[in-house]
Amino acid sequence: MPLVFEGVPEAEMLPRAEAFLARMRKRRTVRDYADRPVPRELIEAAVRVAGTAPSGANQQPWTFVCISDPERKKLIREGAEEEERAFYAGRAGEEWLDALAHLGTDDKKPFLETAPWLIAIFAQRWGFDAQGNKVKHYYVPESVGIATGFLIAALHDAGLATLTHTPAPMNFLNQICGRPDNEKALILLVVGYPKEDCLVPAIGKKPLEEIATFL
Ligand code: IYR
Repeated sequence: MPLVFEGVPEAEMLPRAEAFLARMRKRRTVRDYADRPVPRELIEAAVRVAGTAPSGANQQPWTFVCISDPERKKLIREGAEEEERAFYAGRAGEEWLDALAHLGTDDKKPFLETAPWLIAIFAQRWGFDAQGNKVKHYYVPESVGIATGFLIAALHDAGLATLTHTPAPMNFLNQICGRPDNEKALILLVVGYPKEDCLVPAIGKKPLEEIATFL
């Protein structure tokens, strides 16, 4: 079918690109959340943005489990903290713990209960056809990573804070979220408003010269 390409007048292109950059520069990963609720409609709109992402063979190999139920959040906190205790007690290894030290993180994850929403992002390693036969999925981590980027940008643009949380391993999420074996949890996105007087690590982002070359 013919493409309907909604372009932008040339004079507006750079100002728009720069306005988007200015907005995205304000995003910070937040680890201390207020218990202020977030309407489900905001989460739905952001997940719909994620669902517009490109994916291998357009298979859209993702499932976003959006959790606001306090009981389920409690179970997730317990599961994550159990893994994190082992991680910080040595499973990570010294090199990894050294790399993380400047972030000030530890095995306590109260935000998993305080934040109004958790979005468990599952990758469908394979799918099923109408007859229930296995269908191979292509470029799954790339596709889910791109969709997650869209999701984080959409939530930020809507005025919400996020944390890309990755307790490892995350198998415990399958049971709590009721997901089948063909799905693997990749990221647990924490969503909400920052707690008043929330602190964040003093970090910077690399300048263009360090992240790009032009040939
Ligand atoms: N999953 C752990 C450790 C952790 C790992 C990385 I790489 C980070 O950038 C941040 C934390 C945790 O969430 O504490």
